[in-house]
Amino acid sequence: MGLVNVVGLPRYFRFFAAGTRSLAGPTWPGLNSLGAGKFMAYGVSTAMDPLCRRDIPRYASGWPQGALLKSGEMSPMAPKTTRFVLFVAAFMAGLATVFGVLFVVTKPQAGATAAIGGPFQLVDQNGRPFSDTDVKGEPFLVFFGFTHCPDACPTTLLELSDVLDKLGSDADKVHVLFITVDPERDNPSALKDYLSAFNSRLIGLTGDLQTVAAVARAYHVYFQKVQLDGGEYTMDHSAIVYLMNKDGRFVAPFSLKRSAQDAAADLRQFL
Ligand SMILES: [Cu+2]
Repeated sequence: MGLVNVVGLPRYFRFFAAGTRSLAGPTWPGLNSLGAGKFMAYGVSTAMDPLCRRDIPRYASGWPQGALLKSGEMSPMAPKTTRFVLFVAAFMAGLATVFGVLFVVTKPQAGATAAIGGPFQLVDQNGRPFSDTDVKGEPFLVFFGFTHCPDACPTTLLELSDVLDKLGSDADKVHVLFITVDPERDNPSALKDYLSAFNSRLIGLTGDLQTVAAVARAYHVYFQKVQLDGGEYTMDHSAIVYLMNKDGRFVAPFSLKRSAQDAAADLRQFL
């Protein structure tokens, strides 16, 4: 009886595909630690929806196909199909358990945000040492990127420049740090050249690879060198702007998906 095989099996696959997609949850680059618990909880709950309420009942109501089986001989496909359902169900239950455990383990605790950021000692675009003590007592934004970036970095730096413009004289009381994840190419003078296209208050920071990597780690920033054809390379990196308060503690990702005016008003609250 080929009907169960032909009609039924693609349905499991559809269900299975939908389930895994939901489990993966929304992707936000670099968010593996930043509020990951929240997103995992979201991933699990959306995955459970199709599992518990929608797909299974819909599948069950499709069982009249089983009636066809009853009228004929036993299909050799039926036990196999059942085993497949059980296997998928067990697999989904396993995934849900794993994500549930991860959620408990990574659930943000009160004060856990302090784990983002910390002391650093880098060099600015003028070749002068620049450390966390230089931003002490004032809120600051931190963004990691690199000067050869084709899109995310220039866009973000333009938006941050607009925010600084909108801050007016208050721009003196905040710092916007652009920390390179490509210190191999981004020495102070490369940073200086690059930043000349943006608001002059932007502070470009670099250091040796080890130092930069340690700062990136402290901010839970992902970056990775990617080789291109012809010996060139580019950098993969997370593109979150971190809002840090005047105590140097992480507040939240700073959204640029709003007008520069609104973003500036938001930033003013932390002065
Ligand atoms: Cu970039």
